[in-house]
Amino acid sequence: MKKKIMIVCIILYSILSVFSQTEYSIQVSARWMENTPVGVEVEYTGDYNGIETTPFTIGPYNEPFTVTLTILEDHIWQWAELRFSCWDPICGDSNLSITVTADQATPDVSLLAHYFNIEPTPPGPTSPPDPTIPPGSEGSIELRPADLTVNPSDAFPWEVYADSGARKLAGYGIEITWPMPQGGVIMYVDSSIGNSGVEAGADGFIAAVNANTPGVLTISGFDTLGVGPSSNLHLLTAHFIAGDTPVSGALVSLRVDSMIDETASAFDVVRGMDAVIRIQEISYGDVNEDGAIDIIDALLVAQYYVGLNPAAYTAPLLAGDSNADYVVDIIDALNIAQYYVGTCHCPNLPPKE
Ligand SMILES: [Ca+2]
Ligand SMILES: [Ca+2]
Repeated sequence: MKKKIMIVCIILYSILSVFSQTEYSIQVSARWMENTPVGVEVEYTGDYNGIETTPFTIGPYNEPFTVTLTILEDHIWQWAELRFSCWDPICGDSNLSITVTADQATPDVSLLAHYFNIEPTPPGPTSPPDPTIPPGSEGSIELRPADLTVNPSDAFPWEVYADSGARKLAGYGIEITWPMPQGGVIMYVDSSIGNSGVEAGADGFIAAVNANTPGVLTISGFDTLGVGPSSNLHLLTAHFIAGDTPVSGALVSLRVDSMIDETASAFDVVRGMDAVIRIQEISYGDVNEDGAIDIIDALLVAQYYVGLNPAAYTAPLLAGDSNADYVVDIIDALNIAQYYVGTCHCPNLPPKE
């Protein structure tokens, strides 16, 4: 009799546990205006760890769990015109990370990462921009090239051209801005060159430069006689240094505050053109780009070090920097050779398999 009761109890318990079993999961998706889905890379850590592209689901699992989700910033930059806004349901806080728990109260959590479009270039104070005027017309100022790819830590110039149309250009004020993401730098002004990183172009002139605020470069200039008229004035060259992290595309804005001719009359329409910067990935150690880090790479680095600049060194120069000190020298040649034959604790080289 006792045995029978026990068996019934076990059966009852099993049935109850099947029915009361709750599954816990967290669904993650991302949207921008108009509810268009976007695939953004999100890292989660805590009770479970991983990196996934939206939309994805963590779980279901049989036990309640907690994870911290973080938008990976590199991935945001893939869409130069999009910016992360907030995690729904706690919008109002633009923190890239959010910690959530799937438990008895909310076994199925839905999380939505909101994105917004970057505002168009604001109008200059003298006159509003006319959207019907095509880029590169009178009153426009632009960065050339409009789409620039550089290597990590590269020093690079960016030329600024103005179109004064049928008029002369005698004064201007412009502002170049770029994102300053948390924990990383896309680029900064190389203030060691010219006037705080800016030099007058072949046709241009500068008066004052303010590079004091990270992410902002403000430049003004005047010329009593004016230059032009020309649709292709090389106004100035700004010098930058790229950050050391690859960026698949970040928006650099050029805003025109004012453009005046030699009679101090403002141009009817002023317009600044945006540009995109990309910082490419580097395969450190593999300087001849044959897919392997070996003794040949070490030899090429040694040859570079003595000034031979071998043609087989086809990767960006910084690819030879094994120890992340931004210098390619004989230490890197030794490191790469040691990496090839055994172990080398070189921060820039991939883990040896
Ligand atoms: Ca190689
Ligand atoms: Ca080095």
